[in-house]
Amino acid sequence: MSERRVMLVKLDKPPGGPSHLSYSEPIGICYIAAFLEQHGLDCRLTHLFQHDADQALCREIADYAPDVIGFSVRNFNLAATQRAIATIRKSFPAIRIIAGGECITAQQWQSVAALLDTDALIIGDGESSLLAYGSGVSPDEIPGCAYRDQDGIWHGARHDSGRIALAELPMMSRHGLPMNRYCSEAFPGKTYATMHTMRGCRYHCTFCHTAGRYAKVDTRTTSQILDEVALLVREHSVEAIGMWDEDFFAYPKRVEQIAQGLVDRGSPVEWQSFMKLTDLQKAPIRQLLPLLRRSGYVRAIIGLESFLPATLRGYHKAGGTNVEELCRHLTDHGITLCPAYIIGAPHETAADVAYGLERLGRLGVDHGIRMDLPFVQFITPYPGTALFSEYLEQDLIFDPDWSHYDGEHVVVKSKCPADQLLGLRDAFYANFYGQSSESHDATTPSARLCG
Ligand code: B12
Repeated sequence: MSERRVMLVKLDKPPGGPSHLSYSEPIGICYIAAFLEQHGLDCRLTHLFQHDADQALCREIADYAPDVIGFSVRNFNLAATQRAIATIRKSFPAIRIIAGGECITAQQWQSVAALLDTDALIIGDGESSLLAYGSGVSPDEIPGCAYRDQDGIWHGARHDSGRIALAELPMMSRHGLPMNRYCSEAFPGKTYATMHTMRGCRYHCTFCHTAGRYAKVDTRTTSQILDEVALLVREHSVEAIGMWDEDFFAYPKRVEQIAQGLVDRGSPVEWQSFMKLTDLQKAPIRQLLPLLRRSGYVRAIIGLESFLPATLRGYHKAGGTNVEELCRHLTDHGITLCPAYIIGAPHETAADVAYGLERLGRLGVDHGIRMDLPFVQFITPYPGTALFSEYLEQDLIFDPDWSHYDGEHVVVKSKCPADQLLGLRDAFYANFYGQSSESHDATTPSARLCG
């Protein structure tokens, strides 16, 4: 049994703003914590909001006295993580600091190394690499580990980090997390949790990392999934779950088994997942909709992304035809559509954007589709994605500050100027929610729910 203590930290944005609608477990470090605990390392999960993180973090560190602190980073928390690390370096100089997260890729780790004063960075999945690092293995022997030597020189990782079959990993740990504060605007008033039971995606949309990270779609077993739902209900009184698998419907048989398993257990929760529009083109998946609804499935989050064929082609995004007809299948089975839509591709004019948003808004009015929480984002070339390389090469990125890369800032040059894009998005929300309703700012229901 090791004596080492590892603290895993994620600094999050509080829910609020036009499209950030939930606050929930930091899935990546929850999986890592479970794996470290399984191998005898003492581990603490710390999930804090960015704006008040530093003092709370120092209190946690003084209380727990970790040997290693691992930060989970995404572009939009890099600046907050940078500040937190500076504070730790001053107050706790002996602690080793490491970071991981999907924005640390084989192509981009040096940019993150230049921003964060860490001792090491992990590229790829963190479970086995952090176990090795936390157990004192020399960083140059750890797959996926880029590290800084005693002279301050950075050394790249020799390989990507090791990949463990998802079914071999223990259930994600939730110890010490503020479970009773997690919430989603999709389930107002309900206790809420998230699950992630699959790694990978069949598709290769250029704005997303997932397919590039995993050669095949790997899943947890149905009984592991049903056990996790049961534990969430039993131990945390969870009433609603976001099943955040990128390609939840990749294996229809698996979906059927999960839904049937939930029905057999009395449909204990309401739940939602991502769905592809192309899934609805397939009869075997459409046939599952009644069973899904009986199991408590209430909402499908579909990345429609665009109604413009040229834009979809540019993103290598499948779908785009018969959108209204396909989405009607959800309504016919009592399932709500939550559409995600992207505006601001370089070739899009203001008229293109207006056309797309108008059509999006009309899904309900003109086609009787039951929809809520439409989610409009600006195209964002997340570092490490194919889109990032493409736009960089074509000089289409005007904002190099990665902390703005969250879908809510315009960072790409488009025929539709940034101020018009913002105006069109805000007008869409104002129109959809009605001028008098609580508009989508920091006072959204989710922000209030989460305190
Ligand atoms: C599920 C999901 C969500 C859920 C959040 C679930 C949650 N509670 O975390 C929801 C829908 C709420 C969501 C919201 C948003 N998301 Co999101 N989301 C995802 C998705 C689909 C899966 C993430 C996940 O949990 N994966 C499973 C875990 C196990 O993998 P992981 O997090 O990468 O962790 C592994 C490694 O990265 C590494 N690792 C992670 N942390 C650490 C720490 C250490 C110390 C080490 C060593 C290793 C390590 O090890 C982990 C285990 O193997 C990803 C897609 C993707 N490819 O990652 C997008 C993704 C992460 N989201 C993204 C974005 C932009 C957002 C939003 C900003 C969208 C918006 N405009 O509101 C918000 C921000 C929310 C927030 N505060 O984080 C982007 C992030 C881009 C970036 N580079 O920053 C991604 C990559 C999608 C994309 N476009 O490619 N998201």
